[in-house]
Amino acid sequence: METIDVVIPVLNEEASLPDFCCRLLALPLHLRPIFVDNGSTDNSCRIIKDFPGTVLIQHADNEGYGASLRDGIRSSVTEKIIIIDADGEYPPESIPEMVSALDNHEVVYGSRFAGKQMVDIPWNRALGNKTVTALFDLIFSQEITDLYTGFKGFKRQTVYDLPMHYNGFEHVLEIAARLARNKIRIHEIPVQYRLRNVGKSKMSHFQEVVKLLYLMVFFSFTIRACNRDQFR
Ligand SMILES: Nc1nc2c(ncn2[C@@H]2O[C@H](COP(=O)(O)OP(=O)(O)OP(=O)(O)O)[C@@H](O)[C@H]2O)c(=O)[nH]1
Ligand SMILES: [Mg+2]
Repeated sequence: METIDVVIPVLNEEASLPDFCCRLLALPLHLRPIFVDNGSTDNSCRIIKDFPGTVLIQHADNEGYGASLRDGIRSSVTEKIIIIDADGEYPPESIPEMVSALDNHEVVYGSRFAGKQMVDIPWNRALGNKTVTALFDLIFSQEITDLYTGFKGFKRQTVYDLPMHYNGFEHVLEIAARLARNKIRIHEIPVQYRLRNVGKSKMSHFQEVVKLLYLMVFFSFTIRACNRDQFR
C-alpha cells in the first residue's frame, strides 16, 4: 500500500489533538503524519510524541501558518501529500476520498461550500471567504469555491518546488496563485466542516481577508510565470 505524507500545522492544539490523532491513525491507509509545531506553549508536542509513527518538526518560536506548511511540504517524500489542520474542523475521514481524487488531479481542495451540506461557519466568515474566492477565480481563471480551506491534497511534484515566500496565512493565496499561473486546475471535493468546539480560535479573520484582497491585486501583476521553470 502506498504511503501518504500528511502535513499538519499545530499551534496550541492540546485540546483537539488526542481525538484528531486517533481519528487519523484509524484510517485504512498507510499514512505518515508530519506534525509541524509552530512554537506551541501547551502540551501539543508531548501529545504528538505519544502517537507512534508520527514525525514532529518543531519551531522554537511561532513562525506563522505558511512557514509551517512550507517546512512540512519540504520534508515530504511521498508521491501524494495531504494538508489538514490539527483542530479537527476538517474531517480526517475525508482523506481517503482526497487520496483517490489525486489519482486524476494534480491538486485537490476540500471545499466547505461545494456540496449540498449545511455549512457550520459564521455568515461573516463565509462572506469574507466567498468574496476572496470569487476575486481569485476572476483574476486567476479558476472555478473554486473555497480558497481558504485548510484541507488540501497535492501531487508532490506539483507543489514541492514552488517558491513559498509568505510565512503567514498569505501562503494560502500565494500557493493557489502560483498553481494557477502554472496552468494547474484546482479540483475540489465537498467536505463537511465543523467549527472547533474545543481549544481557541487564534486567527483574526477580518484582518486576513483585508490582507488577502490587497495581495490578490498585487499578485495579479507580479506572479506572471506560465511554466514551472520560471518559478524557480
Ligand atoms: N492561527 C494560527 N494557526 C496556526 C499557526 N501555526 C500553526 N497553526 C495551525 O494551523 C491550523 C489552522 O489554524 P486556525 O487558527 O485553526 O485557523 P482557522 O481554522 O482558519 O480558524 P479558526 O476558526 O480560528 O479555527 C490549526 O491546526 C493551527 O493549530 C499560526 O501561527 N497561527
Ligand atoms: Mg481552525
